[in-house]
Amino acid sequence: MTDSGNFDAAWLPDAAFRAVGARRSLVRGGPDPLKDTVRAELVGVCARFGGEVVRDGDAAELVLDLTGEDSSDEGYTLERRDGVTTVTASGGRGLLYGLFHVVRLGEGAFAGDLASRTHRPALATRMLDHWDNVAVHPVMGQVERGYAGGSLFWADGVARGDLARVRAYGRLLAACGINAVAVNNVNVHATEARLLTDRIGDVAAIAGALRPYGVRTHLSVSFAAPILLGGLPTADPLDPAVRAWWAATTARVYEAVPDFGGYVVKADSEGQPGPFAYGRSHADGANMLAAALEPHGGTVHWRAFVYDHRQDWRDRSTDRARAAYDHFTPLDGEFADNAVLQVKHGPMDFQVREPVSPLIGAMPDTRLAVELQVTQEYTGQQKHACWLGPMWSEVLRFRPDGEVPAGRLADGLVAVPNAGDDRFWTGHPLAQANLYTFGRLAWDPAADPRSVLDEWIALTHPGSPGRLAEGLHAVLDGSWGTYEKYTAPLGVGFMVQPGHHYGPSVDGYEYSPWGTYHFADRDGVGVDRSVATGTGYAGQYAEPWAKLYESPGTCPDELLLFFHHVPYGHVLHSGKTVIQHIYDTHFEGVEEAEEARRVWAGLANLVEPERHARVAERFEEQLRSAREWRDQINSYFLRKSGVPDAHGRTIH
Ligand code: BDP
Repeated sequence: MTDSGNFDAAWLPDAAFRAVGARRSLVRGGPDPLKDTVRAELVGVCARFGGEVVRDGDAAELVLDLTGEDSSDEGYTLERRDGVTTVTASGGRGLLYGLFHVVRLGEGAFAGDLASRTHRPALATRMLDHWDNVAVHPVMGQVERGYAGGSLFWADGVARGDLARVRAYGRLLAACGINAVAVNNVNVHATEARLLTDRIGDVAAIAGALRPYGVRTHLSVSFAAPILLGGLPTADPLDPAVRAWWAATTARVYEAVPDFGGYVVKADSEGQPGPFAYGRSHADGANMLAAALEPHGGTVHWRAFVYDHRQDWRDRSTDRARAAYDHFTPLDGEFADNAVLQVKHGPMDFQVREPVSPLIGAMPDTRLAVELQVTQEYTGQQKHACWLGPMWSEVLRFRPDGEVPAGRLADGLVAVPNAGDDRFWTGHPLAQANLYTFGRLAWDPAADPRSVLDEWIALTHPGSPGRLAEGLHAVLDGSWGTYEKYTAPLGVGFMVQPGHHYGPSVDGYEYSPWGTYHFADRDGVGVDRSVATGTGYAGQYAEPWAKLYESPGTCPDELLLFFHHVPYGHVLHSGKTVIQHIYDTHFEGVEEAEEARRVWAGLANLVEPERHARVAERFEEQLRSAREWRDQINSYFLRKSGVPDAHGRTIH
């Protein structure tokens, strides 16, 4: 489905608008830029499919009615009565989201009656943090952890001159409910730092391209900006000159971008500057920026990814998993109202399996956003098919206090996206499903990810036979589980090649200071994070989790090696020993990848050739890599443990 010149239409191919485009539509209400967007969408699709945008007073089958000017209200009411489908919204965003809802329903939006229902996002902030560098970074390239070509926003050290594609991106984001984008890397290098000051015009240009689709622009800033850009001798958050610099600089940002969303900050983390240098707390740091943003309605997203990456294993206090909770829980209640603490979903770093971060739910008096990684840094780098909807859904449904799901404790969901200037947006065309699923789960964290996948399939391949949908489900539904099977076992994580993080290296990080260990020896494997004998991390959870994770007898199998160091003969709840589980899952993972490749090959005549070929080629690499993982992990553990495979399979 390639409708738009040199890039793929993803989940908005023309054909997805057929039902809407064939109708007589009316757009009603006072002046509003997003209402104009809605109208322009309809005019475009009507020209294609024979419908018409009529004037008020004429009969219409679809009415989009903007009843107010409340730009903060993103909700809309949808109903169908007496042959007329109506979307009513009090703000422009709601009207736009309502239009996309009608598009998703297709012909279903114009048949029978639809009882009136109001739809509203569960989370106010549904945001993407692009790790895009303006200038190509010598190690990380243009997009840090990017697997889909160059940046959508930046090329040759400046904002792209032609922003048509950025606009198209905003449109895709609106269609899955995303309303905010940070346009530069959280690791803020020298060129990127200047976006805040003399390069703000570049940001304004991008903001202008995203604005028609209700997407607000944010910026990652360096905590040291007053020194780097302002010529001040310090960045101390309590220094009046520093505060005045931030206030004045922020006022100028708003002159250039009146609806600017705010700042994203990675401080005292992996070499980024922060308040610790001045003996100040992270609340002091965040609140200074919050104060600068407050008069303009902006928000600071302060990341909780704070740990010491130069600290080798010493004792329980150096367990990296503990770091975010240890740093931030003492600060609960100290953060300003427009400061949001942005917490990675797990305590480590976007592994294929981690427990949910105990920080979520532990700071009741702090606004919180949960951060996910859509870019597949640790999940196959968009060479492997790995649909992460089920993982995210598990995170969002987890009840940190035993009662309220994580998805309701947060007021924002943020992700590091997977899109770039690749013609399929995401390198692996099936990885588009991850971006779409993220947006829809941010809108409704309780949604069933499989139904979200159904939506994505239907929009992306409109009118295609059920066999294609079945095939896509077969290839994607279990793909996260497949990836988990052939990579690091039972929640232990990492075992990846250092630096780029692709492919296996069991001991790659075992003796490094980054804090990511598995402690495998001849007797056993896993990290003891119990309170009784380990790092005490399990005690950061509220009940029932603290108790459940504390003992290897009750800890869920999939997290066993995250929480416990056990002998290879330890029997899992599944009835298998740990060592046999490792062997079996690694053989199974490869078999499942082979099966997915076979299913995909069978869909050849149902998918656009270029898209089919791109996915097919990636399956070859996935299989090669899966076999490599299987062989390295299995032979490593065979040699460490000396325990043979119970089924006598050959282990290379
Ligand atoms: C890690 C990435 C690194 C990021 C860091 C972060 O490897 O490139 O800078 O997360 O979240 O996963 O800041």
